[in-house]
Amino acid sequence: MTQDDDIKTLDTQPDLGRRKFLGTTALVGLSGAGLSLGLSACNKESAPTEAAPGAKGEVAAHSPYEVAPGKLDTYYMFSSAGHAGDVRVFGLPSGREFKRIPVFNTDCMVGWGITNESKAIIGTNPDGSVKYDTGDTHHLHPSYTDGTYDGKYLFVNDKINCRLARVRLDTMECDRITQLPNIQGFHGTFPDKRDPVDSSINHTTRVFCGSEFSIPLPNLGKGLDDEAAYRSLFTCVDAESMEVRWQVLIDGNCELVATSYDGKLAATTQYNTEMATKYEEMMSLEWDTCLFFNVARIEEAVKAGKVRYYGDSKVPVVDGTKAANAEPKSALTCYVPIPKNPHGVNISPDGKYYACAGKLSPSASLIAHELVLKWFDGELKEPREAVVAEPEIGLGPLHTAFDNRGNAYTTLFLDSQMVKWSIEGAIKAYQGDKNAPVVLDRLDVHYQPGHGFTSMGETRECDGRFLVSDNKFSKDRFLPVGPLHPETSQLIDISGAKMTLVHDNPVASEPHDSIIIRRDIIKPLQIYNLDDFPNAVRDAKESGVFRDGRKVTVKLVSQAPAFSLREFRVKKGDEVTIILTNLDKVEDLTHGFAIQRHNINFIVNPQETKSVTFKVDRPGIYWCYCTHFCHALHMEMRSRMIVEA
Ligand code: RUQ
Ligand code: CUA
Ligand code: CA
Repeated sequence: MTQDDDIKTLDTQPDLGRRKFLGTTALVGLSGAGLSLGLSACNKESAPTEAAPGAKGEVAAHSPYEVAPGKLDTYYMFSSAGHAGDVRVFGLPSGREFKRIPVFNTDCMVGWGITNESKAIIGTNPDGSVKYDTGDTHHLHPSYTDGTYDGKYLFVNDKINCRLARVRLDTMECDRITQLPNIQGFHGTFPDKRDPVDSSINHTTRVFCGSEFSIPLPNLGKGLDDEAAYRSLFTCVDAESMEVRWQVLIDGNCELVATSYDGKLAATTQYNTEMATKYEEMMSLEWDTCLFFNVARIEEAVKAGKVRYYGDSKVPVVDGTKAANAEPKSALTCYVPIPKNPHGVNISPDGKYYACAGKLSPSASLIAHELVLKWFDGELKEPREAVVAEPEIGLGPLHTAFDNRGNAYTTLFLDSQMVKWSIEGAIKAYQGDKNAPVVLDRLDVHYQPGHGFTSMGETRECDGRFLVSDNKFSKDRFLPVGPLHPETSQLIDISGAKMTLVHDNPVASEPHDSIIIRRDIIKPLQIYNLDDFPNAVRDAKESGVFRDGRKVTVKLVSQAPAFSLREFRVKKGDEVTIILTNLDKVEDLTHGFAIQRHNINFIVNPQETKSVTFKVDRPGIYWCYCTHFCHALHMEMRSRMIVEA
């Protein structure tokens, strides 16, 4: 199938053409003169059509990967943004960035961290200020049904303030944030793919979270220097309620997290089995581990009350330490030894193998899912027997991705390469077959890759078409922009025997992990449902100023190109809450609301309601205006806040 065929068959966009757009918004209240202004401002062109080279002045596509003007991408790519704290949405194969979803950061365009609704999700201090306004998103994974993405949620970690966030994929907005107790350095994250006991539940109900840094438990100021007693916990969060279900006390730490396709196991790599607090000591052992959690047994133990609690946390904690889990048939955890300071763990799309990348060992370790289950059944002597291959693949292996033809692609940080290797070949070589083909191809990437991920690669629908190498350094690849460089995201075609570099895209610092989803899976809303907002101002007639002592509520609506209140009066010392509903029903017709000298700025999308609360303590005139270009008369879209002495 060619790119074009694919786009045709996958294209689900409604045909909202220029003419229809004109008929709805741009014409409202406009003279002929304003009309062209409205159009050029909005620049809404016709829906994607077949791009015949040269026809109608359209630009011809030059390569099979090029997404011609007006055409749509085949895939969405969702990326964590690292310490920028947000989530980004791109299209592939173009690499075009569509949206930034604020999550743990403050976003003054959207009003994230400014509106009351977003503050309620982020959490506030007693004075109403947001609790945390920074975050570090590393790992994001969507919810699953039947072993593939269901387009419902995306879960993403915050390594700084130990929180798990959920993003709704229909609105592409964060709807929940949960604080994890008893841990620090929340890093790896992965939702389960089905229930380990109830086979009728074939979708995500749990999200697993690994903590990388060990701390005294509880961390209340005692035992600060008793480093040997520091511990890490593995956490399970309920995917629907977003409440923390349980935690497991472990030896060592957690790094990346993976889950099996049958829901039975969750896994985390461990680089600090030394349980050291200092850098050098974390590398003192030649072996670390990949740690497996038996989810059903853990939940039985929680039910049976074999739990403890730390500090004032109400989350039950079971004992997953080595000493308490020596007997396989009752063990909650299985520690599989693998070489020095491993990093990523990724499961192959056939559900059979976990690939752990060596980092300080030039190898990847393949662990068979069946054999880990056998260890839990008491049928293996040693956990290490679950390792079925350990190919030497290059220096600094970090993360592994897969195609649907039995090949693995591992990023080599130190070698600055992507290496393609055969799973079957590696297993045969491990069994002694000297002629088994293991490494099949190498591709230089620019430079020093962190994550690599393939199209639909972490699902049963893995399609083996594209691989992206998210590289940590761009050096000379782009026009220089000062000391802070962008990173390089490189698109690689993996459909043939050899990997082919398609293009480089600069990405603002600093994506870690991403996933590539077929676009037919995602069904975004175009306008909100007014009924989803209990505080909606449903009619312009409901607008007004409502006083309750010093608390004043100002209700208004936006309908292009006006706010329902041209002015409103409040008094010095009031606590003002503004509730704004955007009654426009037209796709893409967003308004903004900003107030001069009051640090207020947010948007309302079609049929959405948002509110802000602030103090007014300076008498005077303060203009409120629409910040989001909505109409030819956007500049005139204003209201006046009159603050009386
Ligand atoms: S881990 S590359 Cu969170 Cu590798 Cu970033
Ligand atoms: Cu409303 Cu600009
Ligand atoms: Ca180590």
